[in-house]
Amino acid sequence: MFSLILNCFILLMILKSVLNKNLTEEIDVLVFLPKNNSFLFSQARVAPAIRYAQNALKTDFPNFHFTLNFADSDSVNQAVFTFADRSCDHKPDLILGPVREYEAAGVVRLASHWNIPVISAGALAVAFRNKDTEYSHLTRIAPSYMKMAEIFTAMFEHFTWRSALLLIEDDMKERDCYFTLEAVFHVMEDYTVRSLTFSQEEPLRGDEMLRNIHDVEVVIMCAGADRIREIMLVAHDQQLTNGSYMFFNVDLFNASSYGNGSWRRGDEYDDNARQAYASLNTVTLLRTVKPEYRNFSIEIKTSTDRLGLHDCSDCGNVNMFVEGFHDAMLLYTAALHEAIKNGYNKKNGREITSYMWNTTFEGIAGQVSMDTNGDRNGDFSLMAMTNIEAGSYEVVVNYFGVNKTLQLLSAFNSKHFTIKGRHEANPELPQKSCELGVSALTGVTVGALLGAVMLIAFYFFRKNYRIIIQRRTHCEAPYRGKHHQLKEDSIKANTSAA
Ligand SMILES: *[C@@H]1O[C@H](CO)[C@@H](O)[C@H](O)[C@H]1NC(C)=O
Ligand SMILES: *[C@@H]1O[C@H](CO)[C@@H](O)[C@H](O)[C@H]1NC(C)=O
Ligand SMILES: *[C@@H]1O[C@H](CO)[C@@H](O)[C@H](O)[C@H]1NC(C)=O
Ligand SMILES: *[C@@H]1O[C@H](CO)[C@@H](O)[C@H](O)[C@H]1NC(C)=O
Ligand SMILES: *[C@@H]1O[C@H](CO)[C@@H](O)[C@H](O)[C@H]1NC(C)=O
Ligand SMILES: *[C@@H]1O[C@H](CO)[C@@H](O)[C@H](O)[C@H]1NC(C)=O
Ligand SMILES: *[C@@H]1O[C@H](CO)[C@@H](O)[C@H](O)[C@H]1NC(C)=O
Ligand SMILES: CC(=O)N[C@H]1CO[C@H](CO)[C@@H](O)[C@@H]1O
Repeated sequence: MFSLILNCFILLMILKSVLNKNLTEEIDVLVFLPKNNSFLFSQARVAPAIRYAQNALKTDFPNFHFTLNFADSDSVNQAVFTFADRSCDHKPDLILGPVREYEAAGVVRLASHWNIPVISAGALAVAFRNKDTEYSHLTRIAPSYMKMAEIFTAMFEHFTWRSALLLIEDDMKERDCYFTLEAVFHVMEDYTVRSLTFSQEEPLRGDEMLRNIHDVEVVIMCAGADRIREIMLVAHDQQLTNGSYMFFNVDLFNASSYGNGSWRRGDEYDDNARQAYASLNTVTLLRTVKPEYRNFSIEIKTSTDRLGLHDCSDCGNVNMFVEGFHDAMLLYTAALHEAIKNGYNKKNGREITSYMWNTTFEGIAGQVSMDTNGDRNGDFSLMAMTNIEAGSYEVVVNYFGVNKTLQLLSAFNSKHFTIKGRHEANPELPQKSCELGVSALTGVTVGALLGAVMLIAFYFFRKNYRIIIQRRTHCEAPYRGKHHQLKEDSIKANTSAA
């Protein structure tokens, strides 16, 4: 009896070792990141995070052996060419990156064609949500610009704002600001949204800007820190910061350019800038901290410090790209494990990708939730100046992408978010006629007041209603046109990369 059990035990051990042996997977990872350290997602900054994840995964998945190959992605075509060259005799099993839209477009298309999963903490532009065809194997581990734009629709709904002007500084190279606010334009279809683009080099076109601000309620900006200050100073000078307008800027990546001291330059305008910034609110990523994160962030900081990369003043936090590529390794490994359990292998890119979508897992900084389209749900924070004398900022609102809810924090002051004196429609500006504004309201009110005289009321309402319909259809064309143009440009921009 005893020997039977012993035999069984030995047999089990042998079986287990055979199984283990055959489960060993060699995984070739090709990482596309720029060498140039002026990018927050350069190889030197991100590599330690990927290695950190690789080490951590050894405990739970001892059979997975990752080989990391770093490829340069400093120029647009180089990434695709490198990818093609390296794949001639042996295709990689996983691609991490590229971050920048133009390189990502080419690489992701080719990878999708070759059935190789791609995970990027970049490729944030609207065009990449198109997963049905060309970007089918792309999983976005950092919240895309579309996810960011949701905080604006949530706020517009909550505070009942109706119109916005987008001020976009376009550098015509990375075009980060263009892609950022393009997403806001897409998501805010139900509101009156107009955009004004200016290049980085040209001086501020103050008059044109003010003319466009005049009849909107909310100004949403994406530009360099100095340009933002310049705009706010002009707005302040014109008394637009008196509570009649809301100002927002979007800065997701560079923590040293917003918050406390962002208005200060040590020049004679500091005092005005501080007052102007009292009406400037910044949308940024929500930061969560958990114990494991501290170790991670210390380790990353040590290795970047060793390389002499001191990039921000409060480097306690690692940036979104570094964090994202770390989590990409966790997500891929869990998906590969799942795929193998279900009888697939590492070459089944399509299946592995599908295991990465519509899931939730514990990332290094907190819970990561992937939507059904393989894009991460994003959590964002809104910072506002809470002490005008000191000019200091606090987070006043959080937005959670998973349940699409706004969370008003204790520092939130509803007066700060109430627009004083709604603006009248200005008939001279053509875009204004798009709005379902005063006429509709009058129609309904008149109808209600003259309840007894139903016929007249009905007449009024119908008349107004008809006018609105006509106006809307009349102005639908140019609006759609602009929308279309933005979208086309984004796709064209991506096409030009391939
Ligand atoms: C790195 O990128 C910056 C910003 O794009 C650029 O000014 C600089 O010339 C680049 N450096 C190298 C070595 O290519
Ligand atoms: C704020 O300034 C604008 C522009 O000068 C003006 O139209 C508006 O009435 C002012 N609002 C308040 C509340 O003072
Ligand atoms: C971040 O912002 C600061 C302050 O505006 C600026 O000096 C720095 O160059 C920015 N860093 C990057 C990587 O954009
Ligand atoms: C962080 O690192 C320290 C020392 O390396 C270790 O003792 C501790 O358990 C780690 N904490 C976590 C949460 O991983
Ligand atoms: C996503 O996952 C949930 C449960 O995990 C499931 O009920 C749902 O059908 C999935 N959605 C899609 C589109 O696969
Ligand atoms: C900004 O200043 C306020 C008040 O001095 C302080 O409470 C807050 O922690 C500061 N924020 C940062 C990010 O330093
Ligand atoms: C939404 O999700 C966040 C984060 O998971 C949670 O803290 C919050 O309570 C949720 N809100 C609602 C209304 O469910
Ligand atoms: C059943 C099976 O796939 N067995 C393989 C286990 O791994 C060894 C070498 O690693 C192969 O020779 C076997 O064919």
